[in-house]
Amino acid sequence: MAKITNVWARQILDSRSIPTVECMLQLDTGHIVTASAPSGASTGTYEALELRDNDPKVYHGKSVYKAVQSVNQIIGPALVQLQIDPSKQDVVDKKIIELDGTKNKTKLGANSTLAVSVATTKAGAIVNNMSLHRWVSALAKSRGIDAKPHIPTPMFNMINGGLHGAGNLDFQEFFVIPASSSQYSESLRAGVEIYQEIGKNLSRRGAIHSVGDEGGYAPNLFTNADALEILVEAIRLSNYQVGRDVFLGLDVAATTFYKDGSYTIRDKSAPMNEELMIEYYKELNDNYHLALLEDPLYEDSWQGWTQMTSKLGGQLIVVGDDLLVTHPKRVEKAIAEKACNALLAKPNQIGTVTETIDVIRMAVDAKWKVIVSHRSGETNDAFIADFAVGVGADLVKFGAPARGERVAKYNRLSAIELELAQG
Ligand code: 2PG
Ligand code: MG
Repeated sequence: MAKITNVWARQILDSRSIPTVECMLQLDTGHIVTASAPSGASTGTYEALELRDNDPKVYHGKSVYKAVQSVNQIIGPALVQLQIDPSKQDVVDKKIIELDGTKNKTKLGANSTLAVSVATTKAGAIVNNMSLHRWVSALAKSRGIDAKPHIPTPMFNMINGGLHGAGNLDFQEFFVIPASSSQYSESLRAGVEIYQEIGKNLSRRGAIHSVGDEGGYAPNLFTNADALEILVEAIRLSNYQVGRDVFLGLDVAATTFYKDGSYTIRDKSAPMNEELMIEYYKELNDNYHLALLEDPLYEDSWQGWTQMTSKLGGQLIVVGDDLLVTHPKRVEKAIAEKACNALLAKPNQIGTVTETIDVIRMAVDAKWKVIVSHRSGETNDAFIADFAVGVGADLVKFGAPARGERVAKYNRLSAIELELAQG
């Protein structure tokens, strides 16, 4: 039995140049593992707290020295004192939750709790002599998820709007999603070919505007539907067929353009109420055969979500992100009210690996689709790729197939694909 002998943290930078927490965890075998917390921009109101120092003079208020102290002074010493084996993920996470003692990790910060929790999972894989995804799979099994090893279907975020873009598209993420029957290596190739074709297409139109937070293009376009047109064109020029080889999807992140009961987007001259917004999604679905819509409505509009899912849920995947915030209470309510039919699982919305697995279990039991997701602010930590495979996710979203912090995850899936092929 191995023991955790040292746990410490430091402040590092994420892909947006914003500080985040990196945790190191050492075992009595001498092994040291490292894990870091990602960070969102379009965060749901009910997410666990990301602890920041809020001193405007230091990193514009974004430094995380307090969260680093949570690890160095509270969580680390407690785990070392327990002399605990990192295989006991549930015991470690329970201890972290107990040390925090709040509903939303407001004392220690979910950025510190997650970094330690993930480091524990990585250490658990080492002491059990398993690759990380297999160890996650064993943990998931112990919590009631019996996943068969496969590579989830990637959702490539090709165009970045909303809070991740250049400010002229309301919808946040425009996905190209390869058919779920494709092998991952084929899906990746299609994603890359289409991504590059989109870039050429935008250059021809003089609409290119560098890339956004998740590596997708952030172009100058007039409407959100224009962005979907660009995707359709680029897919055709890459010799793939929409509706057969690849599908389209959107993370609308509607809370970001919702105000006082109305939704304002550049495609329409006047703000829309919920009914009109749902009508508009129907229209988009008729025109573009969308496979998936994430956060189509405001995060507290429960009735609207139920209406939306009853109207369109038979044809497409309705994903709750800001609606659910990977929280068991909100997922429970959404299952009861049939508010959506898929979970977006983001470990940092809840703050520990075990709690994330338990929420995924609820979605699996409800026969929902499960999507494991990165955040818009990422590091090169590819844990989320192993995690997605281990819990048997149907889909993953790691951004565009570009930029180091995004391709770290897609490349890790390639390595796992090879490993699985070797049996
Ligand atoms: C989302 C995410 C990730 P953020 O809305 O799904 O793509 O964005 O991390 O900014 O919340
Ligand atoms: Mg989202």
